[in-house]
Amino acid sequence: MALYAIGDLQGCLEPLERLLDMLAFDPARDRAWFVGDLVNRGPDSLGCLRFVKGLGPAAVTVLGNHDLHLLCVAEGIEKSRPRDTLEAVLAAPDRDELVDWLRRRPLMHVEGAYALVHAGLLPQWPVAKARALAGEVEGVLQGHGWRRFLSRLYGNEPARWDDDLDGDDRLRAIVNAMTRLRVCTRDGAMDLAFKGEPGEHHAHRTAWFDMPDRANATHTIVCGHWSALGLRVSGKVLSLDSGCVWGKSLTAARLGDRRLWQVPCPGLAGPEE
Ligand SMILES: [Mn+2]
Repeated sequence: MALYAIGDLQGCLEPLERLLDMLAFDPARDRAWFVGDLVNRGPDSLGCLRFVKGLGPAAVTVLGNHDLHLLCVAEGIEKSRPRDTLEAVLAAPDRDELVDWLRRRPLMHVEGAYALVHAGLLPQWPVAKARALAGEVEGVLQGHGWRRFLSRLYGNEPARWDDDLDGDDRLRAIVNAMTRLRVCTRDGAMDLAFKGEPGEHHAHRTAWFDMPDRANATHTIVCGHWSALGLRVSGKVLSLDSGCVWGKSLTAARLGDRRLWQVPCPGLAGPEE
């Protein structure tokens, strides 16, 4: 049995198939963690959803910002954006089943010494606390109030976590950290406008995983989302978005020995977002 973590797919099914072939991945024996953003921008979001869903218990995938966007568009809460490639999902005969499956995915997954989350964690959250906070969001997304919650999901505020936050503000802060975070201000607030490379960010901005005294450094955090950062394997972070959908590569890391595999993704290119 091997456990692999795989970077952001964003609709790139064909590179995923090549990567799994390279691994000789067998869902009866092996497991795969996906960092989220299964859909959007790439050519086959529908294929990616059906494939990962079809892996059943062999796969764990956490929700990413594009996955949440798909839920919002499918429910008529948000309009499609010009560069969205979600039409085939929205028109599919199994659309409702796929949307229902997607909204029941976790926001964070913790297992042994590893934690899987799409974007990042705030420095003041120990892993057990972050997992409990993810559970608050999952409870709402999987309950009767999920459409109402999605309608109040968007926005960059509150940027600063406070244990006393409640209601939609509390849930939005948790979702923003776990699905959109790249950098924090020196005092730990989220700067969600920044999308560039670590070296180019403002002197007063720090990558979330480089924040001092990060309370979740007890675990190796497996994540994606930051394609401009690219593949980063350091002591306690495996950041796996190597820009598949932007014509770069799709990455798998075997947890345990951290062996890496990559497949090139030529033919897919566009401005990064
Ligand atoms: Mn993302």
